[in-house]
Order: sequence, then C-alpha cells, then structure tokens
Amino acid sequence: MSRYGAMYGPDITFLGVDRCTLDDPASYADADVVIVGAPFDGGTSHRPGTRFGPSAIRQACYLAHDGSRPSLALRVDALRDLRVYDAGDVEMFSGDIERSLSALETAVYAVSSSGAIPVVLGGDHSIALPDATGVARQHGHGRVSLVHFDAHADTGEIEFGSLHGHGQPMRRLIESGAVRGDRFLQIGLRGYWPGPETLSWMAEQRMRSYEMTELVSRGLEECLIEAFTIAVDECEGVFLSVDVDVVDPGMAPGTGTPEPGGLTSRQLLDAVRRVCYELPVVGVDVVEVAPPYDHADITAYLGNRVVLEALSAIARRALAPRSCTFCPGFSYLPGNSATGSARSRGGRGGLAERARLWDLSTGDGVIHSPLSWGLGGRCGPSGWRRGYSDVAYGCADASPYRAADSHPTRPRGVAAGASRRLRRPALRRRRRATCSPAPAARGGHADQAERGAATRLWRAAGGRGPHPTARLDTQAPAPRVGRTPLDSARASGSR
Ligand SMILES: [Mn+2]
Repeated sequence: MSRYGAMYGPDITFLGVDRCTLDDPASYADADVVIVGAPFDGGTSHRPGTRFGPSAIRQACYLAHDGSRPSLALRVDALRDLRVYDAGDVEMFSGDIERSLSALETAVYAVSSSGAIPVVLGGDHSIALPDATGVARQHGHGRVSLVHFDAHADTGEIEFGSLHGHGQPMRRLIESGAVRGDRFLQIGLRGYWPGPETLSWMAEQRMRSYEMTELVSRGLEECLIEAFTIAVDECEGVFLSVDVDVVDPGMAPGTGTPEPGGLTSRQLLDAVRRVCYELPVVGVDVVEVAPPYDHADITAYLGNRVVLEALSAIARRALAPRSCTFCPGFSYLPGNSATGSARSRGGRGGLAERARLWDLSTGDGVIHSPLSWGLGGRCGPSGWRRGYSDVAYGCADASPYRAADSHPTRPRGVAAGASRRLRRPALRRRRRATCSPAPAARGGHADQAERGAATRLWRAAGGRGPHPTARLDTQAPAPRVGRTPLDSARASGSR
C-alpha cells in the first residue's frame, strides 16, 4: 500500500494538505478524511486516460496550494476544519484489473476502518467496486446506500469477456451484497445504454434511476428529496460516487465516454453539497476525469471543486449538526444586509431576505424554509416538505439521518396523511424546544431584537459610521478546545 509516488506526475497532495502513508496507520490515526488516488484506466471500454485523473484533480486550482480553502457559501475551511490527509496513489497496474481493484479495496478499507472518510480520486469507474466494498466491509454489507451521479448505469453483466470494467461495478456491488439494489440511487442517466435486458435486471433489483428526462420534468430538487428518503432508510451511511460524465460534455469534456445532454456543473456542485450536508456520507469517489481529452483543464477543475464541495459540506455538517443558523440554500456574505436593502426598496424582500429571516427566526413558529422558497412556491412553506427542510437543515431534535425513522422527510411521529392543522403545532413545539435563538450561544448572527436595538442606537447617534448590523453579523471565532473546531464540537458533546 506504499505511495505509488511520482509515476503520473509529481507526488503532490490535494491542494497541499498533509500527507500520510497507508503503511503507517499512525500517520492518519486522527484523520477525518483521507484522500486516496486511484490512477487506473484498465477498465475503460472506449477512450483511456483516467490514470492521469488523480494528479489533475489534486492540482487543478488557481489558488495557493496551502492546505486551506475557506468556502464562501458554507463558511467553513474544510481543509483546516477537518483533518484531511492525502495518502497518495495506490499502485494500480492498468493491465491487471483484479490485482489493482484488490489493492484499492485494501487501501479504502484501511481508511474506513480507521474511522476516517475515504475520498478516492479516479481513475475509471471500475474503482467504485473496491471503493464501496471497502466502506461496506467497515459499516456492514447492505448497510451503506449508494448515491451515484452518472450518465451511465454501469450495471453491465459481462463486457469484453470480463466481469470487471467501468461499465459493470454497480452490478457487482449488488451481486456481492455490499450494496442493496433498493438502496441504489442513480442520478443523471441518459443516452443509449444499457439495453432492455440490463434494464430489466435493474428493475428486478429495485434500483431507482433518475433519467435526465425525469430530472428535467420533475426538477432535480424534487428528485433529490425523494432519493434521500430512500437512501437513509435502514442504512448506516451513504457512499457518494460521482462520475464527471454526469455533467454535460460542454462543461466536462475531459472524459472517456461523453454523453450530451447532462447536468450543469452548477447543478452537480449543489447536489453534492446537499448529499454531503444532509446525509451521513461515509465514502466518496470522483471518477472518469480524463485529462488527455480535457480543454483548458475544465473537467479537472470541476473534479477538484466536486471534492472541495463534498469536504466543505461534510465539515459544515460535522461542525454544526444541530445549529439552525446555517442555511445551505442561501448564502450571503458578511455586511450584505438583505433585510436592509429590501426595506430600502420599499418591498417585502426577496428570497435572500426570506433566507435571512429564516436564519434569524426566533421560535415564533414561522419557519422560513429556504428549501421551500427555493422550490419556487410549488410546495410552499408548509406541508411535509417544510418538515423535511426543518429536519434536513438541522433544526430538529436529531440529525437528518435516523436509522429508526425511515422517513426523515416527515417529523417523527407524524403520519404521512396527517392534515396540516395537525402537523403544524408539532413542528412549532419542536422548533421552540430545540431551536431557541440564544444568539450569544450561536456566536454568529444577531437576532431581530438585537438588530433592532442596535439600529435604534445607531439612528439616535445620527447614523454615522457603518451600520451596526455589519458588526453584529461578524462571525465570532469558535472557541478552540482541540486542534480543529470539529475537536471542539466533539469535546462539547454536540456530535
Ligand atoms: Mn460511470
């Protein structure tokens, strides 16, 4: 399991994070995340080149490779808030697929059994078999759901006379029992493969595949909500597998089997953020980045950002699983007073203001759900989706994921058919009980009363200087007990 080193370029780490070596468990014993490179394209059916993917993903960034990436949207620095190491590349000879996949499974299991989340940089999609298997060995066969973004189902039976290849890992995972067929969520399928026989097999396994036509007509958001409900049902965790060819070749040209008509890169990043913030992710792979066909590093940059988005959302979830001061659907930078600007326009404010109110709501029972607003009013801020966002964004009395509650989209104890009249008081009670504003404790944002008082003082003093809300909203530094804020969260027992 030693580092493959500089075979496909300099032996660098992902954006400059610390290195570890899988031969020495002490070097990653305290890790939250270990990045593993899988430079393998021996399973490719068409254009090879993904053996250069890990190196390209590690370095595709225009900022300093200093092991720090503060996210504008999520307000975390995943590479510092989490303990992230890069174990380098696993030795994978593209001419010997069985030995290569076996070596990768050993590496992924080593990471997973240490308690860290493996993030594997591919490589062609054959590697999803050892990736998800290695994680399932730790968390239990059949106990890990798979959320799979891809243009292709990858459920082929035998291709080129082999059981292994980048078109077959998902079938092998189901056959081995590592992942349950009915906990397999495929998002973004399209094109002209596979054929009817394979589709019938997939239906027998009760796989749930969202083809692009369905995503377009129902909307990605709605499909994700449905997929998440299935993913968390009777499972211990979620493995996220992202094939960059799920994105349209116009935005991800550097890949071996491009299929026109895919997601935008923005949609993929948002979806990855939601998966990693709302679900208990225990493993990730990003595959099929093939630099030889890339233009201006477009696809390598996308792969890099998919990894960062996943890590940032994981950090956000780990740091504040029960805080209601964070709204992933709406980001606003310090000093941008959405409420103030809306008032100055004389209106009630738009989405940003509503998100702001959601952030500041003070237990009055009014849940200004960003998810509901984000759905453009189709669901409205009521109904069970409101309950969902209340739970999913951390305002309920438990994490979004509960094995005992097979329907995290509904508050516990609320039947699917209950009327809204019955549901609302339950939600209000929960919110009062678990989301009291306690602005000082929240440390970040002022509540409405604080803002009102500060504004009145400021006006009385003639309104000179910066508006006080800018100061009130300045993020207070989290007290550091351990090495990272996550250590502090653990120490205070909030995780
Ligand atoms: Mn694939």
